[in-house]
Amino acid sequence: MSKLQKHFESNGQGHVFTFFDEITDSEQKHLLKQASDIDLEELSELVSSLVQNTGSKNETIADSLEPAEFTPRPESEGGNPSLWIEAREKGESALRAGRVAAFTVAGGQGTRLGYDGPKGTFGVTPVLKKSLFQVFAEKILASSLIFGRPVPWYILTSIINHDETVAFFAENNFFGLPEDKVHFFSQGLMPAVDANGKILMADKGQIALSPDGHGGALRALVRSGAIRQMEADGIDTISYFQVDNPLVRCIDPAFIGFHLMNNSELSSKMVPKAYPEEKVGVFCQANGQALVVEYSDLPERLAQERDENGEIRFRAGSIAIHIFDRNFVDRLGSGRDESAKLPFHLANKKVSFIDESGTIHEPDEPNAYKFEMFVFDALPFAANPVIIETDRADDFSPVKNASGIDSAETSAADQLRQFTRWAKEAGIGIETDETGLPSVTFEVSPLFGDTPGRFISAWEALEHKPELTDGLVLV
Ligand code: UD2
Repeated sequence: MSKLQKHFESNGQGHVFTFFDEITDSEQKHLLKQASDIDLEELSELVSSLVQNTGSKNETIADSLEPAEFTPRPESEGGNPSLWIEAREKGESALRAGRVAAFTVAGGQGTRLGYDGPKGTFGVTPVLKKSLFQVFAEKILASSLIFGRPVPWYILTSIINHDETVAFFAENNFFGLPEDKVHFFSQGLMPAVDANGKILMADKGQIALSPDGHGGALRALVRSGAIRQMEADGIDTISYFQVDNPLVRCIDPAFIGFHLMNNSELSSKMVPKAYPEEKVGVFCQANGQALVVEYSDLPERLAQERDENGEIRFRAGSIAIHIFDRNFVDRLGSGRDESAKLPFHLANKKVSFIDESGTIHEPDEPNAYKFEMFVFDALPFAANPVIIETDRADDFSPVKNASGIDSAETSAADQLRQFTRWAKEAGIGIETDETGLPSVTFEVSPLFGDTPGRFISAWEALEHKPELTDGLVLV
């Protein structure tokens, strides 16, 4: 018995090697590699603190929670337009200095969408059905061209989708981005366990592993060497967004500016929650620290609470758009700061497994526990956190579900409403319904215009202005 096997045995996980003598050499190698990547001390700690001790946590946090403060939009009550102009200018000069990288987390399984492939390859625009990745690539390219410096793009994948993601970019010539400025790296994995904390086996030679959550991005940025590369390239500001949101301003000068003006280690965007049950985390404050409480962890009575104006009291919804300071990621991701570690969260899921008698089980009910880190749990460790308000219509319309709310259909409609607002600002006559949706379906490439101002200039510069008809694409 190898040292590793003994180690598993003494930690009550010896069953991982039940079929070791039956599997091929290469399967053995693979299993040993999977096993050696697991930190059994960490796992047993997680099992005792999370799996075997569910309960009163939410209410304990709830007692000390207050809504977080944020910087309102210039148009909102209390908004300060000149501050926003100052922030935008500051952000633009950081972009001209080449200090900013884009970072997308795209390692998730995308189960809810029911799409077989990396989520970033899913088609989302109203006319051309351009993929999420292409939309982001064009926004990043537009920014690089406007500010005269390439914006490198880091993409977090996972074992589930890494190769397919890289191949998709290669097939599409990196959507016009310089190939050496697009970097892919895979996130870490965690084993799934049963209610007794036993590691589940997906097969005789295979541990049931899954991605360690987007919080794993911080470790992965360090481990992959991305952080060192950013340092060498003079990048200190990382613009973070999720793969599912085609409306996101991948590179937003005002947001970058607020982050830099405040010497913030982690900045975030909020939108007022549309309704109490909306599935977004909420920015809160507890004991003088900012934090995000995930929607599933926010006690119902707080989610429903109203302030004296009748507004949702805990309304600062987190739409998963952040800016990280590079050194902050290094500090947290390297693990060298013992006092700043992202906690793991528990997810109770259905996981197929093989038992010790070799029988395969396909459970109908959640049978397994998975462990995930959330990137927003970095917030309490950040110096000078900044939260700014943004306009949902210009930053957030995710594609999460196959139909209904937050689906491809709602997101395409929101993109179309945005193009229509810009067209109207440029003086183009266009009929809409009361939600701002036009009767024609058209599309604007970020390379034509990625802001109202740039759309207007591009439109005015057109010698032959096309009719806004169904299927028009402005590139
Ligand atoms: C996330 C936020 C929620 C809100 C919402 C906005 C969490 C836990 N909640 O909800 O508060 O901001 O987004 O849309 O994040 N991912 C990885 N690796 C993983 C897991 C996820 O890269 O191991 C990526 C995934 O590809 C996606 C993003 O993280 O881009 C969000 O993941 P999700 O769909 O699980 O999060 P969701 O919609 O529950």
